[in-house]
Amino acid sequence: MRLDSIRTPDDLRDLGPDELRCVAAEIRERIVETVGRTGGHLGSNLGAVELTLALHRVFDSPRDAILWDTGHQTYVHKLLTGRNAEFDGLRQGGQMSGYPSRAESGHDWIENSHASTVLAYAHGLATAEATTGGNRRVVAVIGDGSMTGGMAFEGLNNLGHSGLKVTIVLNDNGRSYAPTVGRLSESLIRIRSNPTYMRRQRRLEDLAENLPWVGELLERSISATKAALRDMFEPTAFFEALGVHYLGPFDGHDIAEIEDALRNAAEFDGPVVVHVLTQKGRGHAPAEQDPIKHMHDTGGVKVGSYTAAFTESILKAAESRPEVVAITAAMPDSTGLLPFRDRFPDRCFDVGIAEQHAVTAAAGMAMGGLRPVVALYATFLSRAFDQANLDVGLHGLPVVFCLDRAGITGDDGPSHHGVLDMVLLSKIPGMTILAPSSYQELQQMFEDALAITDGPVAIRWAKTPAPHVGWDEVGRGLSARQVRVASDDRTVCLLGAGKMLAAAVEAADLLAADGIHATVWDPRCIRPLDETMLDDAAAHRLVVTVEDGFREGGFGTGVLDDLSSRSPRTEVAVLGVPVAHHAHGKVDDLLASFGLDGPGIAATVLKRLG
Ligand SMILES: Cc1ncc(C[n+]2csc(CCOP(=O)(O)OP(=O)(O)O)c2C)c(N)n1
Repeated sequence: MRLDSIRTPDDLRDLGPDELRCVAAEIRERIVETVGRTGGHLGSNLGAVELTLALHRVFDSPRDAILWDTGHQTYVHKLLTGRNAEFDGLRQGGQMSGYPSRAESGHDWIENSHASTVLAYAHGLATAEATTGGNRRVVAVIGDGSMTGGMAFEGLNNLGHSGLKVTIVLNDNGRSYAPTVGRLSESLIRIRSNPTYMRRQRRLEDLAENLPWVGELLERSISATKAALRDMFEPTAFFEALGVHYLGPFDGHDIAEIEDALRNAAEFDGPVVVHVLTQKGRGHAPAEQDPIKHMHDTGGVKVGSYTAAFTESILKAAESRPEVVAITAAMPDSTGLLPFRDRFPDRCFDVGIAEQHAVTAAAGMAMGGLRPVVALYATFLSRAFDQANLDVGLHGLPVVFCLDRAGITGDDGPSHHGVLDMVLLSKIPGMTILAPSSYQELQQMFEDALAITDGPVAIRWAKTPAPHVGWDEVGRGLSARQVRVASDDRTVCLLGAGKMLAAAVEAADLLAADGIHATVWDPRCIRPLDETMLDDAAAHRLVVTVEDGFREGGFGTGVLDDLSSRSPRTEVAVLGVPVAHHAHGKVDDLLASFGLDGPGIAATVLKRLG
């Protein structure tokens, strides 16, 4: 049996166990080879091979809806739903997405990649089926990591309450990026580390089948044993208290066992959890062994990156300030917190994939006298906007938000671009927003952020390498820094926010070749804007602002708003990311396509000057 002969899930139905094993092996090879070239979420997909095969044999996709939480674990699903040939282009600009994509296939329902949403989608879809009299079966696959997010609990509560028929597959590999944390996952671990539970259950059942004469007696004792064992483990009680039936745990690498469980679950008239135990990185030694590097597309923390500057800064500050603590939402590795956690294990809190909780817990910590640093990817802050606005902002609490992967992020596509943080944060009264343009600027800003005690501060930086500069090229506090002074030419003033300063400087070089000598500022502080910078900008004929977030409602809009009254005759061009859901692609290609590189900025200037 060969993978390339499987064009639809139907082609899987008649395969025997040996053929399925061959297909599984071929899928693993295909994923390891491809992800080695393209990057991506290796471990999660290798762990889901048998589970995905079983799902596509038991359910009839796309008639039945198989919904994936987050969607980073759908490579196997893609390979089985007619996309083997396109898989070479995984995560390449203009080619296959690293997540489900409705444009790619009718088998893909949710274009997702912020976690913990799948049970809400399932509740909605099952409601629609029940309301319209449809008989589509709804299956929701969720990882133990994503189960830690609040929306997952809300979903369970609503599914249980509605009694709707939904099969929930809990794909439990014990890991999020890092090992999954939380009370529920602790009890899942106890099940996982108790193999006798599964074995004893199966042995007794085999015995009952082979020795019919013990009949009723043994059956009763099996039930009693099962009940006693089940009571020892909280997940059963947990799910069932919410009105969701629990089945498991099952070996997530035994296709026949999973298929049986799924068939039983599909018969059940109500919501049911099928708990399968899988191994992240299964079948590929480096991914099985290295907990972080080979698991997700974290990219690691590169020497000289903004993330590395953050790591260094928080370590340094924490040495002399015992009140400094850090909070991560399940990503201690890629946010650069691991060295801090190693040095100060009691001051680093992983709250699970729970950004909303992270932010409000930070508010509580700040109320109690701690100086919490919330380290998130910029895109995931959107989840916690309300908490940042009211729980932190309204209370004027000194929480420091450290936002990595701000701006256009590239390969992960629409849900991962950090294009909203400046727009959202600038609407929170009293929020200070800093954007470093170099490694040293980030270090300075972190120190300055801790000096602000009467309200929250956000520092936002990109994943791209950080320029290294001398300390004489670093600003202080909330001041902007003039990078290039065009003293006798007051034609053009360029303001490049954060990493976009480099593009503004490049544009100034290009313009100089045309005899236009531009003033260049590094604004440093996005909110509040520096008066000296604004006064200087106001003296120019044309001001061009450059940012790598949405062009409406962010840094440039703030400048435009101010200058419209400060200097009504000054023309302001706001350059930023167009407001749209932008697909995956290389960061520099995407920025260039928006005119956000040196040549693009220079071209705008020339056009505006006529
Ligand atoms: C709201 C949100 N925060 C953080 C992430 C980043 N993230 C992507 S996958 C992942 C781990 C998911 O773990 P799990 O659900 O157990 O799936 P597994 O990869 O282990 O199969 C995280 C934290 C995200 N996608 N969404």
